[in-house]
Amino acid sequence: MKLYYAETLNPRKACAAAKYLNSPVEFVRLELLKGEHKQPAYLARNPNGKVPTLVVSDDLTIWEADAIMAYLARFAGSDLLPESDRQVEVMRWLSWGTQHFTRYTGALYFEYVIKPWGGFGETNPAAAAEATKQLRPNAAVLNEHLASRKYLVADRLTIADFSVAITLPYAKKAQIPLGDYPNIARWHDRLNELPAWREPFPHPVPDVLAA
Ligand SMILES: N[C@@H](CCC(=O)N[C@@H](CS)C(=O)NCC(=O)O)C(=O)O
Repeated sequence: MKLYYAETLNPRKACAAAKYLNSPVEFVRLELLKGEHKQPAYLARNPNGKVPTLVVSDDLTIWEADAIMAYLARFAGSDLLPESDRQVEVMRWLSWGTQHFTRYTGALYFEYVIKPWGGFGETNPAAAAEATKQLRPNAAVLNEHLASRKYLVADRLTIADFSVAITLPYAKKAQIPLGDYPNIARWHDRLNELPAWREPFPHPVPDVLAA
């Protein structure tokens, strides 16, 4: 299997899962700023022209980081993707995370990390303020859920944790107000105990993209 990645947010999920699961993947690094993800051979695999992409075989290519994590967990027979109702709970958090949490923390990551990295213009303070405002009620929901739990689902680590927490390694740089949500911060501290979470990428990360 080949896992195409760059040292950015969504590939970070797939790389963390692959490293955690010790998946038999060959990591293939793409230079986004050189447009390597827009080349015809890559677009034939992932028509979105984005990373990550997991090429399993000639017949099976998976894009979308959450789906790649799910595939790798199934491949490993790991309860990182649990069975039965727990799996539905995982899906709930994957959906919630995308729509209600990373939507806003990701906007902050874009303003404070991706813009300087890519030379995509100055940080827009109004956009950052609006993202922070929209984030707060959702962060409160997550903070409350984690008040009495170690992890999001059934107190076991799952791909939902990797997915929902994906912006948090960048909290300081991206000015995500983690200090206002102590249960989220404690949960993320717990994830940080995992080497695969702290250092998911197989190659050194350029300072400008480092967590
Ligand atoms: N929904 C996709 C998003 C993938 C995505 O947006 N990847 C970014 C890097 S974090 C990318 O490839 N950006 C390059 C571009 O859009 O040109 C996923 O979860 O995998």
